Amino acid sequence: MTTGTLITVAPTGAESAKTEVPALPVTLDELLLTAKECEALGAAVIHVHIRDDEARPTLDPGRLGATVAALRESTDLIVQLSTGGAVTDPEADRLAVLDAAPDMASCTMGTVNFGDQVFLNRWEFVVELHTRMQERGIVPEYEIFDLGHLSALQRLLGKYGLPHGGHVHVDFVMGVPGGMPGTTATLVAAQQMLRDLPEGTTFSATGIGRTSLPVLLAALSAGGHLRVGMEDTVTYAKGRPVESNMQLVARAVGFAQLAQRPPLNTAEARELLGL
Ligand code: KMH
Ligand code: ZN
Repeated sequence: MTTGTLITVAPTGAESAKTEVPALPVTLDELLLTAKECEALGAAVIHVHIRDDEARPTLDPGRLGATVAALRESTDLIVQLSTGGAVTDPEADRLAVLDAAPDMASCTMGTVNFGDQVFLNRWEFVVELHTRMQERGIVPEYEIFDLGHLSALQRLLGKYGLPHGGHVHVDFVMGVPGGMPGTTATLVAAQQMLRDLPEGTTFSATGIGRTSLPVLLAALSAGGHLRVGMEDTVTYAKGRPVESNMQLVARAVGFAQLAQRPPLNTAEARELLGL
């Protein structure tokens, strides 16, 4: 059944440097302003990576806790912390992200080549993330960088049970060099594989870099949801840098409305995700 569109904003990520992308929100104030404006435009979920005083990616527990509290204070957005962090972050620090007690956290379903680097997600680590989230009442978003990650998710749920809230939501992260390509054909193949997951499983999709628009259009037409933001896309159109996360959210909202699948508000999003 086609519903409205869940729009997630991923405003910062761990890969772009502030010096190269000055519009990237890296301070708490910049993040809060972005969050409020994106919520007003139609985003319902914020996928959060934070930075230190030098704008480097960090998983500092104090900062993560303060960020969750400040986002809750200033917005009604569903706060999803990244447990992916940067490719250099140790597993223990990534697991400790859950101590900040977000509404949701990402859980990447396997290792993937990530450009010239490796984004390591060992099976035992994925199991630890999934089961800790179950115990603590945190809803996972399963990050799928490659089609085999969906088989891993099927295995995970079969062995360890459903996530907190009982609803399964995945995010196809497409177009990473080393992962699945950001094409309509691949999105359809990934969607077909959801048949092996619990009934009612929902998906969002995001396309990295120039795959952003094809993935957005394919996801909308396939009944999926959208993730957009400067974590994934820093070029709005050929030769035109993204000016702000709001610009990307506004474009996604416009396409969702054209598709007659308007943005879900935060209450509707909470219901969809089993929060
Ligand atoms: N920064 C990437 C290495 C996530 O947030 O869970 C991993 C990532 C996925 O962004
Ligand atoms: Zn992320």
